[in-house]
Amino acid sequence: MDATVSNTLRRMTGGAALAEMLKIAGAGPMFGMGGFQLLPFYEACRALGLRHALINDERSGAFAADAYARVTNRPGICDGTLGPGATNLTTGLIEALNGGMPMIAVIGGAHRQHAWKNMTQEARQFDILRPAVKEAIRIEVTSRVPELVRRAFAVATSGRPGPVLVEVPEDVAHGEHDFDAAEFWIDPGTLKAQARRTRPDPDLLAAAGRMLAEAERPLILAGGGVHLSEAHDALLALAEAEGIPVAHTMSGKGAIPCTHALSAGLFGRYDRIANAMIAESDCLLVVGCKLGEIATRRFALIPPGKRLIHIDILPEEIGRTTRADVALAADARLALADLAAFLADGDRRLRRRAEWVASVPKRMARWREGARERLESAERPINVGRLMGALNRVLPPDAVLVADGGFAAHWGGLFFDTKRSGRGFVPDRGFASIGYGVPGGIGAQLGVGPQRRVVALTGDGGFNMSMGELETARRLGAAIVVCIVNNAASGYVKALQHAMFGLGRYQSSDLAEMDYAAVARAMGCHGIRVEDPEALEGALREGLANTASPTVLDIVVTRDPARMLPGVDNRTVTVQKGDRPA
Ligand SMILES: Cc1ncc(C[n+]2csc(CCOP(=O)(O)OP(=O)(O)O)c2C)c(N)n1
Ligand SMILES: [Mg+2]
Repeated sequence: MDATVSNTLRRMTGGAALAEMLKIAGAGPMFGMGGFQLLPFYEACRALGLRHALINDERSGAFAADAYARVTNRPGICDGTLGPGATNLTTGLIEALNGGMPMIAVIGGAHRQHAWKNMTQEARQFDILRPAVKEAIRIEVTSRVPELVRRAFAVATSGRPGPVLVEVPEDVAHGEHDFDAAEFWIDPGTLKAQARRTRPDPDLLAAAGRMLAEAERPLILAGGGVHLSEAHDALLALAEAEGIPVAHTMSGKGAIPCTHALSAGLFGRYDRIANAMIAESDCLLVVGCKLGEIATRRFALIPPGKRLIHIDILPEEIGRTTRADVALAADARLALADLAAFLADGDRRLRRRAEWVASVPKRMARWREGARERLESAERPINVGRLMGALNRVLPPDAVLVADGGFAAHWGGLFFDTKRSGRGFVPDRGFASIGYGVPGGIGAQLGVGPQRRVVALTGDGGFNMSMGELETARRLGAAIVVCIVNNAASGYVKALQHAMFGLGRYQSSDLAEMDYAAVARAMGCHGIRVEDPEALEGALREGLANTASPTVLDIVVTRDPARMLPGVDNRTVTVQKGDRPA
């Protein structure tokens, strides 16, 4: 008997078939806002008991799905109705595209009997969204829903993962078809990033192994690909066996615990000790990292001629910004494990590199001494560094810190310490949009479950952009703790205006003085205004202890644009043409 034909017919709408497929795929929570076209899908989600949450802006839905994907490596699911619902997804889709996050975004399409007759809410939405996704699929026939949903999962999770758009025209979503029951299946190898792994070319692996073995001062540069590949154990095993310190990008934080003796911290635009170590190193092993603008200080950090091995899942990314001596186009976990196996007994090299390795905690201690002024600052308004110090002390090791697109990601990237490996720090570095913090917090919270605490760090501007999602968080029981860095400004912009044009020359970068704790309370959440640095830790603990509702900590920080940049003082910054100080 043909296994794909069961002869059991199931008559249902295209929308119901879509929900059925998502159920079989074990899809996580979905985030969307309804409209007419996808109503049969919504009804089937209800009937099947799928977790679908109304979000207050589709952009937030895509952000929440992205953060869910970041902490689970499974596709985040979001949807939008025809027209504005669909186009509102754009920013979040590009975040997932640039960040390599698996995502499936379902949009309703116009009824094809009437399309292009000035249908209400009609636009060339497929054309608008096409460049924002890894693949765009339009389901033209109701009978093909199961097949094309399978395709969406396969594309979303394979290679470098990414978002897949699935457009379902109204007549396809509402139309009925007699499906064979056997058509409802999904391939388990498509449900998670790197469910199917690729090994590096053995000859190139040997070349990389020999190059690494020769190095006196090797250094690993880890990006977010380490999280996608769940390569943490393989990375730490190689680093420890061979004596190789590990620096990371913002997305790569947690590749190894920040508190580990081999952790050289953030590299790139801001760093603790890592940029100097890059300069001293005689061999860089880059893994799961695009070596983009921020990581390379506008492509100037890694000098030509530096020996470099680059592991990336996408061959065409290798050499894109920085020349590599050896290219390993492979899954990060397998490539690192193969390298460790090739090198095997590293004792001799460990002895040779003892001084290099021992220098890491010494350099870090020196950096900490210099940063203490900020991490423990007693100044009022509160120094953002002090907030980071408090987060380091108070957050449990399994907590997740979601960082918004403004200063939050830079301060967090530089100062926040993950205490274990894994994605404990979730910045939206794919597109660096502000407004990610709150919806990202919701997505991460639903991804890690209620036992683990999620803190969202956001600027006041970013919070203003998405504060409606506080209602979503409350409704969903996502008891996130939102830390608003309240500087009454589009601070990054104001700080740059200050550095580039001088004192007082600010345009459209001030925000009103606001009491966000009061806003939170009015929205049925817990709100705490924090003006005294001594009160920070207590307020954070209070927020973490509150699991009955979201908590907002309205943290009043400096209004002086000369003191806003993390890690640098604007007064000492010179801005050259074509460069950016921060
Ligand atoms: C959607 C979007 N618009 C503009 C920017 C440019 N931008 C980067 S940081 C920033 C300031 C954001 O202000 P706020 O959220 O209050 O953070 P702060 O820098 O003050 O900490 C802006 C406008 C952006 N990243 N995203
Ligand atoms: Mg601000």
